[in-house]
Amino acid sequence: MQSMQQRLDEARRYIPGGVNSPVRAFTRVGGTPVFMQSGQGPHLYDADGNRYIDYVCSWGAMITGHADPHLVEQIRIQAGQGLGYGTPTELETRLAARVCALVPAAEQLRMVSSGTEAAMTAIRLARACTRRDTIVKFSGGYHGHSDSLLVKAGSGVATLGIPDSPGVPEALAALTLTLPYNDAEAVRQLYAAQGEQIAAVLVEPVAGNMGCIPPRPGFLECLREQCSRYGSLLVFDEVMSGFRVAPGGAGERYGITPDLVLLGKVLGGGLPIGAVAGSAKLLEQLAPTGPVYQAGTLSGNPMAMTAGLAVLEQLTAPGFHARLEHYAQQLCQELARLAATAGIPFRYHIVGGMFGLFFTDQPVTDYASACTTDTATFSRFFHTTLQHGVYFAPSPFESCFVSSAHNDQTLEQTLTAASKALRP
Ligand code: KE4
Repeated sequence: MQSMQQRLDEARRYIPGGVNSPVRAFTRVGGTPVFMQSGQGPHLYDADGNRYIDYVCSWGAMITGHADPHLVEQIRIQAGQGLGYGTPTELETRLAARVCALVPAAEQLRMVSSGTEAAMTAIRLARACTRRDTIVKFSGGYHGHSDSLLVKAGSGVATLGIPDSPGVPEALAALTLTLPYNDAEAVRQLYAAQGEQIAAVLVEPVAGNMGCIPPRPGFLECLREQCSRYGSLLVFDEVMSGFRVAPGGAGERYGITPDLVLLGKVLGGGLPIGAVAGSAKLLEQLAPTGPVYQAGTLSGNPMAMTAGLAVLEQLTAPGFHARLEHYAQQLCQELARLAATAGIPFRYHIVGGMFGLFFTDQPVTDYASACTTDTATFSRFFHTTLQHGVYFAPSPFESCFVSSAHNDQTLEQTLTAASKALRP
């Protein structure tokens, strides 16, 4: 039997870093990534048969747990009818109608195959509709890996963006301005100076890529007000928070309706998916009804549509999100008690079925404060709990996720593992 390191070495022969997405490489926590082989409910099983309680949930997608019987059965039936046709199907209409009934901003939507594609499409649509080129994002916000969004703040918050990856043209990066998350005053100042040039603001209404950080009261309201005043589009990136912090996402939870909303992950039940939703007026600017081109071979494929319908059926059940949040509350409150007893600075944030763990005694409200947390202690916590059968997100700058398959037994087992990690 191969060791995990041997599996990684073999993978590295054919795949850069041995992974098809960098966060899986354990770069932030060190050590050798675990090759998983199966999942059932709240558990993952690695290639050696070891069981883990999973709080990554395929980065939030598996909100009803792994191999959910209803979802698997629906996909099995669909697979027997073919995996993809490259034609319109009633499945796409049904899922689009379901999303439009749930998500406040959604009057129409276009399906794509990833969150990256959804963000790319939203930026092109916003630039076309406003005839402006500048976009705004927030430090620590992640919206996929398209060139315009792999950009970091220039010397000052209102100065031109600079590439955050080789291969991103400086001329393109310059069109993306970056502000501190949760800083309404910085938003107001930027808009006062350049509001008429801004096509769109992209924001994770619940930040999930700098740990889990909720919006400060008034922050989303400020974005809505400034975008309305200056004619920019407000784009909520709910690829992670969508269907997870409430059935209608953060838009429902905080009562703010953006102009466009990006969706993914949960929407596909673990299969490749993304979507951009908004008013019919905006969405009908997309080809073939409008001039803004966008396309995708596997967009709206029948397998992902079937999975999405099966998941939305379950997560709209009464009390579904309350149970996820209650589990997260019980878990994080106990983790905080263990950390306090051990004299370890610790804080947490919970929004619906997602949570973030921070080893610090300071408030964490944006990327800069998230960067001051004790990442070495996080790594020790991650590896100790991993050794005791619990799989938290392998980075202090990611969020953790609860599924409806997590239960009292997984809670107890998680806390037992954590008690071995949170010691003086
Ligand atoms: P994808 O292109 O990876 O499907 O979605 C990009 C994306 C867009 N918007 C938000 C808010 C996201 O969180 C993501 C992707 N999330 C990461 C986890 N931080 C996916 C994990 C990975 O990159 O492998």
